[in-house]
Amino acid sequence: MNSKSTKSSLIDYEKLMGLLKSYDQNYLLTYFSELSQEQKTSLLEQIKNQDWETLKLLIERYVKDYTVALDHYDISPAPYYPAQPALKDEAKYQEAIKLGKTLIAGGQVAAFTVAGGQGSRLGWDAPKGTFAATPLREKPLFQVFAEQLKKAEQNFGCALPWYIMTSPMNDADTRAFFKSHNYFGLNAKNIMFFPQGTLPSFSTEGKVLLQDKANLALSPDGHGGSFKALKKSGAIADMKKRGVEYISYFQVDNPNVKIMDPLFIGLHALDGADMSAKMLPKASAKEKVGNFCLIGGKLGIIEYSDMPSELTDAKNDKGDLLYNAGSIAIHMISLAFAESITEDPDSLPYHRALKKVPYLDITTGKIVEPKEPNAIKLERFIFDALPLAEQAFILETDRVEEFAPIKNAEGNDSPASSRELQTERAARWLEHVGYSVPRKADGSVDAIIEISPLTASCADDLKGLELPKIKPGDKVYL
Ligand code: UD2
Repeated sequence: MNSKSTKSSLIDYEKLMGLLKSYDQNYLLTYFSELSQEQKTSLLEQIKNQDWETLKLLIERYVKDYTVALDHYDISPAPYYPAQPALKDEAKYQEAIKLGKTLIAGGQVAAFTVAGGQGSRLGWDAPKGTFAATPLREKPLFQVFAEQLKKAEQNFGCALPWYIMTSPMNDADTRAFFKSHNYFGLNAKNIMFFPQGTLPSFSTEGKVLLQDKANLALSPDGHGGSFKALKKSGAIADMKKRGVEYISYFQVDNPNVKIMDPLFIGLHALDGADMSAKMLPKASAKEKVGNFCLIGGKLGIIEYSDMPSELTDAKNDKGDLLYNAGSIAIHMISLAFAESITEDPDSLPYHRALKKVPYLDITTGKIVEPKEPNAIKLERFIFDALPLAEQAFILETDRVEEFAPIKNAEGNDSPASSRELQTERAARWLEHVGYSVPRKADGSVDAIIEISPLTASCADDLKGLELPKIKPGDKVYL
């Protein structure tokens, strides 16, 4: 570090100290004099990068004084397209499938993975997309998606652009992972990585927390940060240049996602929808998925943690869950709509979560590892864009076909439950085309079966496949 940069960091220090004082956050520079020149520059940069006026508003609105006000009277169950069309809709579904295929082949659909989350529940330190997901070959999640896209490129004779949102914390590792695996056979020119934004964590009194003497405690700003990041990174401009009109959005944790689904894409286009979503009938009232509702007549999602029990547990006349439509976080988003959201940065609200965040205790200069939740994190959610859409719909899908998420280390939505669902789906595909699959007395598959996305993207792709008889306990990779 030369004397010029030392001088400029001193000027910055004076300026930023003044700024921080006006927001009552100047303690952030308490240990400044102890830092190396490099750390000083980095801390000043982190402080400079924050929009302090916005942070002040967020602290007032979400940190210090916060109540969730859900107007129950204005909430009702949301209608949806059933997985199997009613007689009157059969022709529409067929037309949608045809249109969806045309749009994919015409390069008008891009894949978009949100992979900026921290994967803390899974206890996996590396980017979640690098986690070994499949039952036999243990392919990482990113490979599963890459192979799906490769197969779709072969089937539709087109190039499919893939946008991957990372976070500043996992961006370099994600890029390195793809590079070291030679982009899993995809053309690197069609894959764009970009990091999402971050926000500091706050103490419950509204102070920005330090991670250590030289760094703010920052974390990703939620998948609702996608809109801003898509714009800022140039991804939206890149999509326009390529002629993309529709974005197929999915989370990094679900290996059974059907990224290029002609029916879903076609219905979205036929209906002129801005944003649409896939739903599953919930497995139980309290399943940890967002609840589709009409809120003031607009389609929206109320996250499981925000939905009061009297609504989650409510039953209809037949005794079924009234709010049975669960979100599996799969969306189609029209590019024009995504761009319109980026033009009004305040259009999406923030959600507040009380979390355990290690922080630097300013008085002692020591790092505290809290045993209880101590800090407020704020995140935006992608699905809060749904009520802003003029046209939006939900399409029902099948749990085994499209939802095998890996979220927790054990139990529900774990690597083990995902592997079981992947095997179950593979077995169903084989049975659909006439193969017999050994099953145990409880109906579960008595074998481990993995079908590569390069072999088949749906059951019909297996027609005509030559396969030896599968015996109980076999391990079969196709
Ligand atoms: C999400 C949905 C839930 C349901 C469920 C289905 C939310 C808030 N809830 O629950 O309603 O649909 O999925 O599986 O979305 N991510 C980022 N950046 C961030 C935060 C998250 O990219 O700042 C990504 C993350 O990498 C993952 C996805 O978003 O791919 C889901 O994040 P989550 O684990 O916070 O949401 P989850 O699983 O509780």
